[in-house]
Amino acid sequence: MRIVVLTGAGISAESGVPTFRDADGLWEGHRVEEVATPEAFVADPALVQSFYDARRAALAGVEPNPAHHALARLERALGEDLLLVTQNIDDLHERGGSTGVLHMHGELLSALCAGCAARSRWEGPLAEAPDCPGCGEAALRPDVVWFGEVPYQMERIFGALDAADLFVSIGTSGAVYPAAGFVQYARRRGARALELNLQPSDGTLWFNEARHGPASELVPAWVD
Ligand code: BJW
Repeated sequence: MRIVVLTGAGISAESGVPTFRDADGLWEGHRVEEVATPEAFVADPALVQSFYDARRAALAGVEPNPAHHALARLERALGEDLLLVTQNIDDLHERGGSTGVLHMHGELLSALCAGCAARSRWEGPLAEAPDCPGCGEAALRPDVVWFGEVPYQMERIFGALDAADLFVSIGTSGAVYPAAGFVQYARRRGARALELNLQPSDGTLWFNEARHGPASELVPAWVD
């Protein structure tokens, strides 16, 4: 059984990481669509950096929850037959024990050089980072995918969806493409689709089955 699991902000909510589109979704009065764009970064780089610096700092105070741990158990059971794709930029899947996580929207603990595209691990405020270790330019930005940019490793994801028997979507609103379109893509290629989310997502009707409740309960119940 080949499985593709897609996770979103809802899987980390019970760890204390705010989601984007629930009641606590605003950051200092800004919607994510206002701070997660290349245009916002050009217009006000300090504002955008502080959004990511605050989230990077908050990572130290959160822990993976039973949903992250359950997906790590699933990886140990299925090996290469599981592809875990996350839209999240936190590292809670890795800290929960998953090793093959595909971060399609990038990672908080990585900096990207806008000049030469080199990546470097970065844990502190990005404004305090030295110049790019690759080219020496002071052009580091968060290594994340903003609106209008192309998410990472799309070929690998669509390849896995082509071969999948089951697609499982966990803790995502289905509001942001291309991830929101994975369920339709997988269904057209013959996979079954299961939604595990607190409430029906925007794409809930595309799923063969939807279970609604907290990820910390639904995911272990599904895996075990
Ligand atoms: C719980 C829970 C609990 C709570 N247990 N559940 C087609 C149609 C229309 C528009 C477009 C389209 N194609 C592209 C676009 C444009 C755009 C887009 O989608 N716009 C929409 C607003 C319509 N997309 C893009 O620009 C993307 N790029 C692109 O399409 O390039 C072209 C291309 C693609 C592919 C191949 C070739 C070319 C890029 C999108 C980048 C999104 N970036 C962000 C920021 C990343 C960095 C960061 O984190 O700051 O990604 S935006 C933000 O939204 C972040 C998230 O990953 C993403 C999704 O959010 P998510 O995870 O779903 O969170 P929420 O808050 O929305 O939902 C949480 C859910 O959890 C809720 O349902 C809760 O109920 C639930 N929940 N507690 C279980 N305890």
